[in-house]
Amino acid sequence: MTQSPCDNHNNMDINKIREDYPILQRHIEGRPLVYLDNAATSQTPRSVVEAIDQMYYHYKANVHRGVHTLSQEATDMVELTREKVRAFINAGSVEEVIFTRGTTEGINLVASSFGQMLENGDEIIVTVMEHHSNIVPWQLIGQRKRVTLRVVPIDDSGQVDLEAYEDLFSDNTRFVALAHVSNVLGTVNPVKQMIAIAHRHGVPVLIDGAQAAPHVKVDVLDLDCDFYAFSSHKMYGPAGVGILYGKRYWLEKMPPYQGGGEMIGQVSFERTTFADLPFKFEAGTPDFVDIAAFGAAIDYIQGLGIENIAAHEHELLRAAVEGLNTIDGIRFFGTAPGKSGVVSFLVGDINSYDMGLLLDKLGIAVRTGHHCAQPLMARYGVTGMVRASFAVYNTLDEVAAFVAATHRVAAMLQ
Ligand code: C6P
Repeated sequence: MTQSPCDNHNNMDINKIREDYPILQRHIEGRPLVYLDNAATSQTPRSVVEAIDQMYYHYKANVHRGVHTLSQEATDMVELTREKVRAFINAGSVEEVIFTRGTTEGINLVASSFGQMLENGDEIIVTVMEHHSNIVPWQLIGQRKRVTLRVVPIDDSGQVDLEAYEDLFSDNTRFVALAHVSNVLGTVNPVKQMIAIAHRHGVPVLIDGAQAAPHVKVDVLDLDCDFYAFSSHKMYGPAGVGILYGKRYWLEKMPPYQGGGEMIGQVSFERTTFADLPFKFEAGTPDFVDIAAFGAAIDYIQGLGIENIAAHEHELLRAAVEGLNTIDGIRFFGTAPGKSGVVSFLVGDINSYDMGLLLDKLGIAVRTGHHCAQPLMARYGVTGMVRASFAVYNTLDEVAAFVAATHRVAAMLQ
């Protein structure tokens, strides 16, 4: 792929960056792969894969359990990642950074644990744009207790209605759970403002940061969120690792999520005491290899600069929308100002799967269907959408190829 002037943001050389991703050299159906499914999972650069190799070849040992050198070294690497995460999100202390398997597990941890402190009749506020990961865990509490979800509406551009949000608070509101960035619409929600509103009502807030952490500077102290969950695999890191940030106040108050090794203080058959934070919430052997490698992914993002990554992705988004806009019958979902690098659309009554399958034949990988956000699909009166989502290694040439392919497929299927 050639490089356009705009593929060079603040000295980021995108072609050089691409060399770190062998997968981007693949061909699909005889055409160069154009990978635009980054909101589902991003690709992984050599530095991260090498960090995994290093762990397996030289440092593999269980962590926090051994006095021997290997165990100490592996433990140091895991704890180094915890400190890197702390700095990345500007958390006050490493005790507030919990390793999970991903955003989903982080939200389930809070729903399950905080959920034990809820009573019949309590209410939880979510938005209509939430991923199923930030809906279903809250509904599962409802199987044990009569807890109701109250839903913040959005306008057609995909922005939350802040007045309606504030109106949803009642004496029964106990929790707010919000996406920072929508995985479908790309809307960057005014979470700082929404957290402040919730706190005025004395209600804690969890932010689902799965789609924000790879693209937006996250500062949990500035946001003043009570919990913040995200996944490594969308941040150029390995799969199977996630982070849950929680304010110490809540983490100390909440009961453990799972029981097992390393989360205990003292165990007898009569009674168990629990370990200090963060280990109270980290039962069992963690995915220490991938946690160590996630540290390399954070270094990678910090090295490029998240603002540079975002600027480049915004440029790709602008080009994509401009190019797609001339397709007859195209309908975009999510047009909020300042949205992140995600474009979701439908053309006429073409089924999103049909379009995705034909785009794949042309080498273009996009996501189709409901994007794990069925209530949002219902809000727009559709069952699915086509979604292209960008990462730092995508180029304007790739966007041009995607736009041309979509024009072609639309003409074939209309
Ligand atoms: N969204 C997408 O294609 P996990 O699977 O735990 O890493 O992340 C879940 C999740 C939670 N919240 C949001 C806003 C998300 O976008 C996701 C994952 C992917 O949109 C896969 S469904």
